[in-house]
Amino acid sequence: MTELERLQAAKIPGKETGIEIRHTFCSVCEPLFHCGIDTYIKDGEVIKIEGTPGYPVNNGNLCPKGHANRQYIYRADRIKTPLRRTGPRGSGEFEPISWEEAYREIAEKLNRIKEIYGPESVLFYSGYAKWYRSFLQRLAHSFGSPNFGSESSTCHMATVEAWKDMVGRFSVYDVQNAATFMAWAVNPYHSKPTQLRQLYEVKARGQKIVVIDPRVTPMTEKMADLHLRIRPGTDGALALGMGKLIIDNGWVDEEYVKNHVYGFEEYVDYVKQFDLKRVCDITGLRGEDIEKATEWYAVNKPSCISQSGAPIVHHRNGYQAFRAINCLSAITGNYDVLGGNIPAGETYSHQWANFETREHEFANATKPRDLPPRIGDKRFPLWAHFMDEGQMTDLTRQIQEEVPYPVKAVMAFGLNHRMFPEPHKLLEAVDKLDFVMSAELFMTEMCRHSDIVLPVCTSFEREEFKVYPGGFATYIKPVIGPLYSSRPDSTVIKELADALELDDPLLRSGYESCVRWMLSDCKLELDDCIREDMPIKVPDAKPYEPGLYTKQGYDTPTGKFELWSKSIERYAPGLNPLPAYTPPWDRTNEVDYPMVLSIGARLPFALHSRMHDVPWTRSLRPDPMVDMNDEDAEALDIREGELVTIESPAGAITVKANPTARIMPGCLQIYHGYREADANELVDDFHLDPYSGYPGYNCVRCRIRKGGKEG
Ligand SMILES: Nc1nc2c(c(=O)[nH]1)N[C@H]1C(S)=C(S)[C@@H](COP(=O)(O)OP(=O)(O)OC[C@H]3O[C@@H](n4cnc5c(=O)[nH]c(N)nc54)[C@H](O)[C@@H]3O)O[C@H]1N2
Ligand SMILES: Nc1nc2c(c(=O)[nH]1)N[C@H]1C(S)=C(S)[C@@H](COP(=O)(O)OP(=O)(O)OC[C@H]3O[C@@H](n4cnc5c(=O)[nH]c(N)nc54)[C@H](O)[C@@H]3O)O[C@H]1N2
Ligand SMILES: [Mo]
Repeated sequence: MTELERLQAAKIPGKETGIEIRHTFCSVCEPLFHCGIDTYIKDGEVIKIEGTPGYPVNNGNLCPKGHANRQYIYRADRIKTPLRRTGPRGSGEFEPISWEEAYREIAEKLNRIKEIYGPESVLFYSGYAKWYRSFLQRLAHSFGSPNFGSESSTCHMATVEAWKDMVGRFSVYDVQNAATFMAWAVNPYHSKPTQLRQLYEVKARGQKIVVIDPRVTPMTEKMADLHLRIRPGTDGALALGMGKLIIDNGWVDEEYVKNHVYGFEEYVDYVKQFDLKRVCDITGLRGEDIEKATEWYAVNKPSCISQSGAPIVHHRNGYQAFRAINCLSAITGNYDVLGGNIPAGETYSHQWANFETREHEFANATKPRDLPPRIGDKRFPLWAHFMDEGQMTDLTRQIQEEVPYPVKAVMAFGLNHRMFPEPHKLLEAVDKLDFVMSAELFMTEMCRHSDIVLPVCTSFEREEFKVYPGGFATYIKPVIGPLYSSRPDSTVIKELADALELDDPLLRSGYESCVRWMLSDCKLELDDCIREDMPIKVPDAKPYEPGLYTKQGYDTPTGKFELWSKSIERYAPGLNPLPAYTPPWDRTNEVDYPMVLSIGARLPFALHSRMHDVPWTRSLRPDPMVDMNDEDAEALDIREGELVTIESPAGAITVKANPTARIMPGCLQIYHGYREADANELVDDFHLDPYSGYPGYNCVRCRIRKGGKEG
């Protein structure tokens, strides 16, 4: 080997090797974790990836998903060219067409549908990616449709809704300054690894950490001073029981309650029924553990409670449970104080970074007046009142029933039907549509059911403006050219607006100029961002000063922290204004379906469906499996790796058994995202939470038996 060959084999950057390092970020996860990536490029190809040292969120570290980016962006099933369907829906028979042809056909189809059924019959949908959402929403509005919807119909937004309902603003937790941290249903070791450094720091300073989780996880093992191993879906009862203990022990912050809380008397009256014995019966917890956790939370202050966007609200009683948990921060005066739960505004692209942009205004500026209700508005009136987008868990029903009006076309940017309850029903509904477009990275099942498929780029191949907590902003540039003939979503949206000849000059002026418009009230110069390779500090950004919002009065009908919701009373009269507890399942099923299935927890090397077709990450858990309690397995004579069938009233799947002490007796856990045996088929319409429309993925009554045919 020559010296040069050695350098090249070791991928050493430099003139002689022709290897260059360029900066981008990983966009596999949610915006908060778009970790900085050093890409090693040779001859226009990414040959190696490392974390970027000094980058705000990850400072040089990457998780297994980040490290697998090279395999992700070069996946063999990347869509190479615009396609037109030639065979039946689902057959995968397509012919390549030019971008111009694709746009012409889309415009023709959409305009015809608009003429016959009205613009509201076209839905504009976005999957997990969030960076182009305000553009897509504006496209929908400029087209005349109220129907923008996204994966947020199942993620995070129910927590935003609940906070808005209670205090008028989404809120986060100030774990850095807390003395007690209630890690309520969270396992950052798998879902938020970039937050772990901070957790280790606060733990080292002696912070008390309570973890509330039915499973044994790295979080319960490594961080918890106390682990409340609760039965799934019973968190509301625990929170109400804690509320009663706080009142009985005189730990209420009287001053805060007097001045800033609405509905306290009704709350006191309601929680009387949640005495310790009853709460223990419902939750399966020990009284002394509940008492200890409550005392730490209410006395060892300030205390904060973590706010995951998934496990608590993924129950049909989840919205109310989430509200019941938030009540604790009101009655103990732990809201809007240093180290408590504090209000947070959205800055850009579903991310708060302590400065303001005009993104929201941008998305809504072309919204026509007097629009018909959005998909889901009638069925989920509380969601409709608080949220800026339709509730997509009602999409299947509306396509099938055409009530209150027909939906005839879907413009899908990354729609994965498998993330919704009973995915086959959504796919069947989609097959009934007059027109389906998919803009995607990969040839997914949904693409195969689309009429036109458009190839889009990964973050390695495009530009994007992005903000980070702490007041950072960056503008990434492509580190390689677009693969095949793919284009960025932002370009596709602009070009669709052109093809549809929409009266929206700003949207049609292109991505960068729209971002400039959104930043026009802010001291940040986009050119500074574009010039720099790394995130820069935004001059306007300043950390929130706890207490400010309370002084100003909350943005709720009463101006107070509402334990009794005036909004529920007014906008959703059939629902309970108090954070009432109801069981998470249909009790009549307990005999036939004795087990409780959770389909939800996160795998450290998977992100929903996205890493399942990437060889490195897939190899870490190749088969769909059900985690079950080892003693339950023994009682049923089920051994590791054996096939078992899990049945719910909605359907059945067969997977391999994985007996483990990490799962509670009576409980099962399956990771979602495996299409070979899709556990979401076991979740039916019954599981939708009437307050938010969120699916109850985490509590499905089922039974398990040995045997069955895989799938
Ligand atoms: N059982 C169960 N189901 C769940 C959950 C659960 O916990 N349990 N969690 C819910 C939650 S919290 C979430 S967030 C959702 C996630 O649901 P989805 O957002 O549907 O998740 P993905 O499977 O990643 O699908 C996103 C699609 O977008 C494509 N994509 C990725 N990047 C881009 C891009 O830049 N542009 C375009 N046009 N497409 C792109 C991907 O290839 C993929 O096909 O799932 C929900 N479903
Ligand atoms: N690696 C990886 N990271 C991710 C994702 C991913 O797919 N993969 N997805 C991202 C997304 S979209 C989201 S929304 C977040 C979610 O982030 P997290 O909320 O942290 O995710 P989960 O692992 O679903 O849930 C955390 C814990 O809640 C517990 N839990 C389940 N049901 C209940 C219950 O009824 N009560 C209580 N108290 N606990 C319960 C589970 O056992 C689990 O250990 O993660 C994000 N990060
Ligand atoms: Mo999510």
